[in-house]
Amino acid sequence: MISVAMKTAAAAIAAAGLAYTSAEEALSGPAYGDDDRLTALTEEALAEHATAVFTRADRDRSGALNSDEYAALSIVSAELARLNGFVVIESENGHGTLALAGLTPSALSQSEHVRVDAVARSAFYRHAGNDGLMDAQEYANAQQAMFEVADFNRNGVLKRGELKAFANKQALVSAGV
Ligand SMILES: [Ca+2]
Ligand SMILES: [Ca+2]
Repeated sequence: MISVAMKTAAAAIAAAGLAYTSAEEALSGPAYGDDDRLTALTEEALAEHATAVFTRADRDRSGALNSDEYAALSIVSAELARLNGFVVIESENGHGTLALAGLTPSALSQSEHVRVDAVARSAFYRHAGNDGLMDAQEYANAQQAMFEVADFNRNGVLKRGELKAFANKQALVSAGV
C-alpha cells in the first residue's frame, strides 16, 4: 500500500519536474539532515525560494502556471513534505528544511489528496488574477500570503513556532491536524 503510494508520488514528482533527477533519489530517504534545518526564514529568502520553484514548475517556460499545473505542484509538494516530515526551502546558497509539526510521516490519503487539490485550486484563483494564469509574481505573492499568516508578530521574519506554522501551511496540512 505504502509502496504503491510512494511510486505514485515518485511519478508525480517526475511529472512536476521537481528537484530530483530520479524517483530513486526522491524515495531513497531524506537527503537532508539536522544541519540543514532552518532556524529563521526571511521574506527575501522566501522570495528566492518562490522564484526557484516557479522556474522549475513552469516546464514549458510559458511564464505562467495554469490551475492544473499549480494543483499538481501543490499535491506533489504536499506528498513529498509529508513523506519526509519536512519541507525544503531552496536558496542560491543551498537548501534548508523546516519540520512539519504534529504529524507522523506518511503518504497522502485519498481524502487528503482530494482536499489538498481543492485547497490548492482555491489558492490558485485567489492569486492568479483575471487571466486565470499564475505568473512568477503572482506565485511569489501566494507564497508571501502564507508567510504573512505564519508571521504572528508581524516582524517580517519567521522563527520557532512561526516556522512550524509556515511548514504546515506549505504542506497544506489542515489546521485540525
Ligand atoms: Ca495572472
Ligand atoms: Ca515573526
